[in-house]
Amino acid sequence: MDRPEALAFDMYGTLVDPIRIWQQLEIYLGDSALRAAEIWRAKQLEYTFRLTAMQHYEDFEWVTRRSLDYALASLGYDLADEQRRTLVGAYDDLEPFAGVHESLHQLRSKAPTMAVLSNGSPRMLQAVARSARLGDVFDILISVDEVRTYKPSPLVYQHAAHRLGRPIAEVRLISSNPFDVIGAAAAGMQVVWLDRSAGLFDPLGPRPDLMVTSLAELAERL
Ligand code: 2OP
Repeated sequence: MDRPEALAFDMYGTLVDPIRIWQQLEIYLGDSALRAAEIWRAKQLEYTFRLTAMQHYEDFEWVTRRSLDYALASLGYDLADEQRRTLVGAYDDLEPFAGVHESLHQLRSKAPTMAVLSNGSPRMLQAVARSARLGDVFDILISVDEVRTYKPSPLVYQHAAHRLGRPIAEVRLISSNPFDVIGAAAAGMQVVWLDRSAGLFDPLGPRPDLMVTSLAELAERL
């Protein structure tokens, strides 16, 4: 390869943990908190896929609020608007996974360009990057909002390459979400699967050549 690839990191599930929000849910839901967090996340992604199939766009904050409404209703809870706002607001403070800071700084010394490429709205990405103290390692935060469609539409990955000023084959997506890895690879990006799910990958697409179980391992292997 003539020059090192630009690295584009998925945010939710890759750098910060959307399931650990169960700790905020526990205040209102007690023992149902973890189940609610899992339903919330699964519905959130389902709504992005469905909006994309419908060729309709609502931003990720809207999607996150509606999917929380579904998760609560499915478990028989009816929280006040203020409580729902507090829970959606917790998305701005999601905790980074262990070791993320150190590994991103190591990767920073090897990669010419470091980006975030995420479904999050621009406001959400700025907020979570600031609170997780990740802002300073990235050159750019790229939101799907710029093309008003969600992953894994190829438009998202093509747009990211355009924003990074690179042919798409010179950008590498790092994501823990198999649907994101498969979508980026299908669009022509290089990919890394960050396995945070004990080896469970979607058989919808080929397993990527490069799979790691931590960003520290990625920093060693790149
Ligand atoms: C992200 O785009 C897929 O939610 C994940 O950050």
